[in-house]
Amino acid sequence: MSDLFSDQQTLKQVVAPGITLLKRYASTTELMPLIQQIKTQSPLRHMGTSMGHNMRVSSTNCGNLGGYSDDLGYRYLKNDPLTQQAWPSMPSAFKHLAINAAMEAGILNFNPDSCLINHYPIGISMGSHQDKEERDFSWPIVSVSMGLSAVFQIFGKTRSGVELEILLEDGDVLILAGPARLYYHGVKPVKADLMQPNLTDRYNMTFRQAR
Ligand code: MD6
Ligand code: FE
Repeated sequence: MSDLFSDQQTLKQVVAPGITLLKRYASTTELMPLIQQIKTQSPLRHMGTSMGHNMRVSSTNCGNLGGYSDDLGYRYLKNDPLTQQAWPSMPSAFKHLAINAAMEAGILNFNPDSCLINHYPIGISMGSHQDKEERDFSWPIVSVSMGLSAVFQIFGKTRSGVELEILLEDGDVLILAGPARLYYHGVKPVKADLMQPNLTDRYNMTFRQAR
């Protein structure tokens, strides 16, 4: 077993068709230094939206393609517009984690070319959205949560459908595939953890096969 995987027992839960949760799957003490390294090359920034707002989360990417949003909307770019350089390459440890998590959810041959990294300070949320700019929706999205917990909301086929809530804790990996791949989803405001007052942030990575 690679040291990227947590020593603790992981637990697989099929929450609903296409929604798989791997509890405590990732070793975030191994992942976080790699994220810090990526941030020094392509800094976190508040991307814009087609509505003319700025995102509440700040974001960066690694991989051949980066998810980028501004007044032109969300799309995948080879270069970081901020640095005008290629996005930092995807660490092989990240790629292996995403591929193995997809396999746990029954998906073979996943080959992510993009990893979007979102940063949530306490109080920050993400509104209901669909991820639909990738070319082939038969590939899953593999999501890794780090740091503070968050409540992930799944609304189904409409922006404000009946809501399913999933607690995402440090090291948890969520896979959205099949019938759930295009479900609307969001994240409730991240709360402080009274038992871990030094923890002030949540990070989330989403691995995609964009092209
Ligand atoms: C987050 N995640 O967990 C945001 N999208 O902070 C997402 O927007 C997401 O977790 C698609 C698939 C899985 C996800
Ligand atoms: Fe999403």
